[in-house]
Amino acid sequence: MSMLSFERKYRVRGGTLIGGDMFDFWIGPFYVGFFGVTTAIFAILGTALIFYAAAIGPTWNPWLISINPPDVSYGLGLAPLKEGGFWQIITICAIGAFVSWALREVEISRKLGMGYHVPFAFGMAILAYVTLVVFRPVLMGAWSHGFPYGIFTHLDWVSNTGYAYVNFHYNPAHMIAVSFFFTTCLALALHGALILSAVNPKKGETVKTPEYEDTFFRDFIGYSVGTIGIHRVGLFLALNAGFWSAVCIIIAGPLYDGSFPEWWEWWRNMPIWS
Ligand code: UQ2
Repeated sequence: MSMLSFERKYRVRGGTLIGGDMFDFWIGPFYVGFFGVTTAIFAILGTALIFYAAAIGPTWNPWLISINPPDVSYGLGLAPLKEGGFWQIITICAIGAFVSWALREVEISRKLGMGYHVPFAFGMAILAYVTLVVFRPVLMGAWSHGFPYGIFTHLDWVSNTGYAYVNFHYNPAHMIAVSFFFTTCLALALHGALILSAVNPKKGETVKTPEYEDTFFRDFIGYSVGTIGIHRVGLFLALNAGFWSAVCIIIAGPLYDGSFPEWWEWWRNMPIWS
């Protein structure tokens, strides 16, 4: 089926969550919807504020521009614009744009009668971001714990936050998250390579069927997870990478403020070792 005739089939009315028919239209290839409008508003406003805050800052060097959260003395209150207020409004715009984008995915899924797997997956990335700039700062009692919006300054924040717990790599949830990130790479590399090996043959050779893909892995490791299975595994791995990232930064501070190397003493001190 050509793309254009398929588009005519799926460009149907309905499936909207808010706004009924009012925003139920397309601009060129793009579905708009109520959340397309709110995405645009939040994204344009947030970007404009980033440029404005940068303009009144000390540098136009893109590496060094930084829009910083308020000082700890402001606690969970609102700060003046130049004292972290820009960071607070930009954070609201970012969350507004990300959540709008996810809800636009939901509306498109509903229109097509599909599952909500895509918005759910994006939701995990949103959760990880909101955990850093809202949940953890709220649990710590000050917006100052959010990370600064700058290329090098956010790296400094990661380094400083890591050293505040002596060695962040000993954070058990961080270990789990990193392992999921690596395993996600392994799974996608295997999957991408396997698909290309089967369906992108040399000129004059035929495309191979999924049986070949299964057989490759049965020959290789005695097991094939299957063509749907690999996508379940991939989604599982990627969602867990985001989820455990959120867990690892929530436990660092709100639930535990010691050193992570020392946290493992309970293990080293278990009576069975002696
Ligand atoms: C597979 C299969 C695919 C795949 C891949 C596998 C035909 C096209 C990559 C192999 C994957 C396995 C054995 C699981 C890997 C698990 C982890 C945790 C990395 O069997 O079915 O479909 O793409």
